[in-house]
Amino acid sequence: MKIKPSSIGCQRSLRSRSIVFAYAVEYNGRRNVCPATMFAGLAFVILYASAGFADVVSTVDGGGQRVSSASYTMDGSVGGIGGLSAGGSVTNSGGGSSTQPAAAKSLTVNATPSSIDEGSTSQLGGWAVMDDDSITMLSGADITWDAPAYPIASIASNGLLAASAVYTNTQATFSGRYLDATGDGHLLVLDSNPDNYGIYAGDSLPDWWQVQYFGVNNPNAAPGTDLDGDGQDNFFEFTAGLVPTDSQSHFALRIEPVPGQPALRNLVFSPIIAGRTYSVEYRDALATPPWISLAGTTQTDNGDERTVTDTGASGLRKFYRVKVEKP
Ligand SMILES: [Ca+2]
Ligand SMILES: [Ca+2]
Ligand SMILES: [Ca+2]
Repeated sequence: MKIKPSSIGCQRSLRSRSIVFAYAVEYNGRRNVCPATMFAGLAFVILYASAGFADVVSTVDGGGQRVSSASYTMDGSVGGIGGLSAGGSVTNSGGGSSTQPAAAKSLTVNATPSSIDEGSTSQLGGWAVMDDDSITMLSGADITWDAPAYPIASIASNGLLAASAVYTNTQATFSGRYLDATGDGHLLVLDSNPDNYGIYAGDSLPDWWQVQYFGVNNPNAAPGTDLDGDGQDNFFEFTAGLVPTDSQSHFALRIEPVPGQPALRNLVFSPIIAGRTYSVEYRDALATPPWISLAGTTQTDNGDERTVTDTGASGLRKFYRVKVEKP
């Protein structure tokens, strides 16, 4: 018995995924159980004849997932307590004092808005508590801002902050100085586009998943790569809910006879993961399309393993595959 990986072609979309994986069995006619080491979602049984080969294509359909926004516009404005125009001069709002304090006891900085989409902007500003306990409202231009760090791409001299692309919702910290006081502030950068980060952008896999398993900017996270060598690439492993860095985590299908029931075959596959749908399809001849949804079956689950019983397996031969879909 030989197992031969099929050629695989995918139409990929981040908005939904369905994937059919194919492997072929060259069968000697004496057994009708595919090996437990079979890697992917397609197995073939030839019921009463020898034969074997395969070349089946995987497909991916469009669908749901998160919606990306191509661009965002955020009008910055000076926020916080005051209402100073950008570039405005320092104002002593303590009231009644005729002298300008020379030192600040504390600095509070903020961002307006405090939650922004990646790639958009927020206006920084703040206020200082002076030595005489008066409060001075500050525009973004009044404060000297530290060099930005991820996920902040830049902070202009007027305090306009621009966010980087992110792979997950990420809190940003910015720091400013006014006179001898310093202060830190925070804003949340939202992962509004799941497929726009670094070298992972535009490859149909969510960037958070790629970073989770491969860290940032790792070429091994590419959709067509099979780092763990289990015969299933990253795109399939994501779709099927598998671990792309663990060769023991792979989708498997086997075919078993039903004792005393020669017209039945059990199709046993795993793992079954929440949020996916699984459907068995068949052909009577491998090279003759179309694949047909297998009807008239019974189904039982045992842990993460599912058994679908084909009650019409009485023909000369029959080829099966399992379609895995992630909405
Ligand atoms: Ca993103
Ligand atoms: Ca990606
Ligand atoms: Ca794996």
